[in-house]
Amino acid sequence: MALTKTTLSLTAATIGLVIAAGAALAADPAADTPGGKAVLARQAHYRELNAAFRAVNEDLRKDMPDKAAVAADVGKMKALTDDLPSWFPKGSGPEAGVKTRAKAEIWTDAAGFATAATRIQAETGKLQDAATAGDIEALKAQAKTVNGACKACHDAYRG
Ligand code: ASC
Repeated sequence: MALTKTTLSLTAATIGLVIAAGAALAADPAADTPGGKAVLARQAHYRELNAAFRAVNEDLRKDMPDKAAVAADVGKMKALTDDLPSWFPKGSGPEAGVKTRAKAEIWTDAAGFATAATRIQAETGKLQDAATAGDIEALKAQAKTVNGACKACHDAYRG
């Protein structure tokens, strides 16, 4: 192979990519395991859930909340909380090797965790009922109850 300028710069670029990929893996090799991937996916889901709930709460603080926007964001919350138990496959706890606040109790007290998750799903369902009814006062009250259900689970199962 003739060592043209182009070949040399392509080779340099390839070496650069390999080094970058290697550095990413070396930074956190556990992020490439099934447990590690599940932790990262879970954190992304929780960021979505947080963003939707924050949007709902901000809207509900307005003089004239946008009911359609609230209903859309509550719909996202409902879909996410329905999936929430699946975000915790075995192996995605402290043993995953990546930074996670998920406590081992999620799996050692699986029944308790399931109850907490079911509560969040039920309370989010009631939030959706209030959104469907377009009842702002009911939404405000139920948003506080949903917040309480989130907090109860965090207190018990998040470090
Ligand atoms: C939120 C959010 C949580 C809960 C938490 C409940 O909006 O992102 O994690 O409410 O604050 O204590």
